[in-house]
Amino acid sequence: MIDQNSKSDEPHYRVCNYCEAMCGVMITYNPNAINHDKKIIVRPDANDPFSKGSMCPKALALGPLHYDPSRLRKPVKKVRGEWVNITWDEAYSTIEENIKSIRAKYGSNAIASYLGNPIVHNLGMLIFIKSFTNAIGSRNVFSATSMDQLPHQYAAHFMFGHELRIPVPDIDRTDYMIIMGANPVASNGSIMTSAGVKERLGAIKNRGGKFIVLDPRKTETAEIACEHHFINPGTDVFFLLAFLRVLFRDGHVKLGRLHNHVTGFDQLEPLVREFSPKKVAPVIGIDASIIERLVTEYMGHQRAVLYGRMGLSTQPHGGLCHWLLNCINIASGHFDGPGGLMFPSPAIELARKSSQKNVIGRWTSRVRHMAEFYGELPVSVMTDELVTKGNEQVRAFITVCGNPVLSTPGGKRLDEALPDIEFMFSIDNYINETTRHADIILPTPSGVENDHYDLAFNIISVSNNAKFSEALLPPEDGRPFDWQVLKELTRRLSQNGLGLFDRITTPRRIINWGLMLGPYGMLSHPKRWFSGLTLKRLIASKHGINLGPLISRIPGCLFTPDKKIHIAADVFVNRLKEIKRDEFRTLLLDAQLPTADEDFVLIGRRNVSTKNSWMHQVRKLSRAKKVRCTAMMNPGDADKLSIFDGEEVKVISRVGEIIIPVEVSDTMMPGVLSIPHGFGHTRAGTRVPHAEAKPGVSVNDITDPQRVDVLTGNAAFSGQPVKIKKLTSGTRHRVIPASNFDGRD
Ligand SMILES: Nc1nc2c(c(=O)[nH]1)N[C@H]1C(S)=C(S)[C@@H](COP(=O)(O)OP(=O)(O)OC[C@H]3O[C@@H](n4cnc5c(=O)[nH]c(N)nc54)[C@H](O)[C@@H]3O)O[C@H]1N2
Ligand SMILES: Nc1nc2c(c(=O)[nH]1)N[C@H]1C(S)=C(S)[C@@H](COP(=O)(O)OP(=O)(O)OC[C@H]3O[C@@H](n4cnc5c(=O)[nH]c(N)nc54)[C@H](O)[C@@H]3O)O[C@H]1N2
Ligand code: SF4
Ligand SMILES: [Mo]
Repeated sequence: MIDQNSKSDEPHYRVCNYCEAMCGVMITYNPNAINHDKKIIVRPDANDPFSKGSMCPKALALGPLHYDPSRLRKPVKKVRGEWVNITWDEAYSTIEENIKSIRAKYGSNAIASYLGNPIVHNLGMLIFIKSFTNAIGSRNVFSATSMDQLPHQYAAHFMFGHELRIPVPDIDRTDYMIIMGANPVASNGSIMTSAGVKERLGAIKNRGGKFIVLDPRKTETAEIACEHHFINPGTDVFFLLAFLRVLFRDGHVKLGRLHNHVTGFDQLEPLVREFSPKKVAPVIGIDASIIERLVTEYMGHQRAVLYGRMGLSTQPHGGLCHWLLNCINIASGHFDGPGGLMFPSPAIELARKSSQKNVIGRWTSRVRHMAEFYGELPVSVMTDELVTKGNEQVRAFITVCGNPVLSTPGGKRLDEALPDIEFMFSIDNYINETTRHADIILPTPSGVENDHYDLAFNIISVSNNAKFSEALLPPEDGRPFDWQVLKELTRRLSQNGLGLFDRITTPRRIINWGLMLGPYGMLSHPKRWFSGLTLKRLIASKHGINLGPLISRIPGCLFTPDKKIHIAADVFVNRLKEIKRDEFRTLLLDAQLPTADEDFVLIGRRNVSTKNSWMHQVRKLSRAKKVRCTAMMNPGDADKLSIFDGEEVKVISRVGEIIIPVEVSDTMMPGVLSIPHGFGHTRAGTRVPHAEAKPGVSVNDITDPQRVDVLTGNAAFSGQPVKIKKLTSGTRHRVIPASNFDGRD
């Protein structure tokens, strides 16, 4: 840690923890600089063995967010509508008193928690969050997982025996990659931790390979791809079924080494037989000949991989999609070998014991009876649990690192429900659109005040690495670390006090023991005694350590009781039978019916310079030209509706409506509308000032919480039907060329 009072010429090396990519950064700290912007200078670390000098603009926010005057430094309490600073002790005691009284009155299930995305990017939070939710003891635990990667985890659980045994594409060695429902050039890669992903994709082309994107929008990734095909939102499952069918039909199936390590494989072929490319083509919007060619090319490459992400997870068939995707890579010999879908070998494993039993469906939600998965209920039912009267109705609400008013489907309803909640507290650094409803907010240190080790993202990284980032600065005013806040709340709220784990552990201790006992650790083998990983040795490496490319891990890494990959778990087979029976027929009919001009299906998008609902206050980032909260629409559709570029329209869904400017773009598939999430910084009482310069609207005011993946309960944002209405009043009728949006701040 650098002494705050002296100018240090020694650069500080750490990892940027804002997204999954794990970019190494080099920080020059100038405490005496007058201008805050000059105090923390962030540059890419060319010597980081994983990121090799790549970095995106978001890392530049490390300094501005640390010095941001709107970031909370002290616990605050709402007193007659005004926020006042209070001591930590008063904050903890008020929380303890209220939560205990609600628990005594209504039971534990009346307390709901929402766990937001940055938890997985924060070491202390990630380690101690489970103890905290256990201490609350409620069935009502929700998180961003169930509007994100739940289908990956679901497939991993049933096929490989643990929710965290998730395979990732070996992007650095593949020669042929089909990317479905992901935009790594903007998102920097997801469930494919791959700093510098643009360069890695470029390298596929440079070595004579090819990568192809299937997406309803010609994205930033599609722009640099060898080929891009529009696909009708929500229909990927049929592409995958046809792909698998052709593999079987043309005798391409080659399990190779995996032959002895799979069960249920024979059941697959009859299940997919009826899905010929010809039959699915009108549904998915891709010609049968293209599907056939893609299969041929994919099979023509020894090192090939089929990869899918958010666009595939957040649709009504998310669970089936990720199951089929694994099945295709397995059936074609592109699994657990170089260039295919592989399991990383992290220095610290999070998947530890067999989880075949007792982790799914132990309880269901009170409303809509949705099943629990590894201790969590689907977030799509969260607001229902708050507003539906009855025994065990939620009376207390907790958010940790989240902004569900903007991020969850139908978020507006949550916004309207929260004023009626009896008690709410949040652990967050901002008064955001959700935490503004809290009674107490507990702030935690900024990014540069925290130690970091990427426990989560090393388990889905495209090569094996380890890096420990020490804090640059101590927390101001002796503010407790995130893990200390969670521990204190656990101690106060647990029925049995602090357990042994919580009493003796700290993030550093966990990482040290995890490293030492892990596969590269000092204690893993007598030969490693003098060279194996320990925390001290890892810190001494400064830039991190590369632990080599991905290696074959089957069967050793499987957690299924018989140590085999389960190809045909009932959950998938039964769901497939259901869609064969009902939905495919309906879809085939629908595909031939003309739709009204104003009917669209909705998809999302991400901006490279912002992260979900936050970072919009960082001027350096939100000034970026591409940060635009617009509804992207194909020029043909705009013509039909006589809509100009920049004209505001009403977008209407079953649950609500928003007014948003249209951005006419030939990158859009006809009939599809793309709106980013995380905007809508217009609610009174939030304190993220600069965000007001580009407030936008929240797409989740119109996303429908009833639309879920039937199998997993994951939110199904993609492909939701909406209607467009021109605003006829004239007064609202503003014409702003899309290219000028960024000029407004
Ligand atoms: N329509 C639509 N909705 C979506 C998505 C979509 O694609 N379309 N994507 C979904 C996905 S994938 C996700 S992950 C969610 C994300 O949505 P959420 O889980 O709600 O997370 P964020 O919007 O990132 O809000 C993060 C909050 O955490 C705070 N924070 C950040 N770092 C820290 C920290 O270190 N400590 C503390 N105490 N607080 C911190 C920030 O200030 C911010 O207030 O949104 C989902 N919503
Ligand atoms: N800059 C930036 N980076 C981020 C984030 C951010 O907010 N900003 N968020 C982070 C988070 S929390 C996550 S989870 C990851 C997500 O990482 P990605 O999955 O790579 O991110 P998205 O940009 O949501 O990509 C989803 C793509 O799916 C497409 N799509 C939508 N519906 C369908 C469909 O039905 N079928 C197909 N084939 N495609 C479809 C969309 O057009 C979009 O291009 O990104 C992370 N990185
Ligand atoms: S891609 Fe950007 S936000 Fe993600 S880790 Fe790298 S620098 Fe940080
Ligand atoms: Mo996410």
